This record gives sequence, structure tokens and C-alpha cells, in this order.
Amino acid sequence: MSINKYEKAWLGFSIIMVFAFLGITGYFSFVAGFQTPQDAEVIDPTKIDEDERFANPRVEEVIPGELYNVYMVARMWSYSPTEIRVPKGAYVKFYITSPDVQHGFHVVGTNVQTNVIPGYITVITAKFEKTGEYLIVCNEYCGRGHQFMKGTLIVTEG
Ligand SMILES: [Cu+2]
Repeated sequence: MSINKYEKAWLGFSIIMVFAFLGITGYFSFVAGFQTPQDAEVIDPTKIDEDERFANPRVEEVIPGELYNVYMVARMWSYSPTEIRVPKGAYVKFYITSPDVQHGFHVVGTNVQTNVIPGYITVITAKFEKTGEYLIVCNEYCGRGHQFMKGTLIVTEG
């Protein structure tokens, strides 16, 4: 057996794998109808300052002690607002968008974690049952200041 024979076999195998992966992806996209979420609200990333929610990023008390809306902008390399304060046990609905590149949003120690994609408004609802200070980090590499991109979530007693 020559080495040449193994090389040919591996080459053949890799070509088969490429078509197998294309076939699987094609099947799920065109036959099974898998898609990215289509109901996400779109926004012009160059004009987020013209949107009342993101021109003034903030925590809004909708129903005291029960529902809070957080309008947040994730940009290179900070979150605004930097600090979020909500009472424990309340529903917190985050609306997040980005004017520049893709960012992450992860409340460390919880299962709150999502991507923030320019052109879309990410909506995620959470409830925090434990009081304390939580670190918010970007877990999507977004440039040279990525490691400094953080925020704070403070869950208060009431
Ligand atoms: Cu980042």
C-alpha cells in the first residue's frame, strides 16, 4: 500500500463530508423550515438615538415591585445604563440593541444570557429571586476593549 492511496481515501472522505454537511444544512433550511427568529423587532443601528427607548437608556418601573422594563444599549465597549437596580421577585424585561457590532449580554450566575445584534432589538425577560450584586459581561468578542465591557445588576430587597 502506498501513502498515495491513503491520501486519496482521505481526500474522498473530506469531499463526501463537505457534501454531507451541505446536505444536512440544506435539508434543515429548505425542507424542515428551520429559521432564525423572524419576529425580532428591527431597528436602524445608525438611528437608535432617534428611538425614544434607546435615546435615554434606563430602567422603567411599569408596575412597582412587579414589572420593570430595561432599555439598554450595548456598544463598544460599555453598557448603558451601567447600573441596573430592580427589586427581587419582579419581572424584568430587557430591551437591548447595539449601534455597532454584535455583543453578548450575560448576567453572571444566572441563566440570563443572549446576543445583541445590530439592527435588531433583543428582548429577554427574567426574574431574580436572590438579592445582591450581579456582574453583567459581554461574552461575544467585540474588539480590543471587549474585556472591559461590563455592567452591574443590583437586586434589592423591595
Ligand atoms: Cu464584547
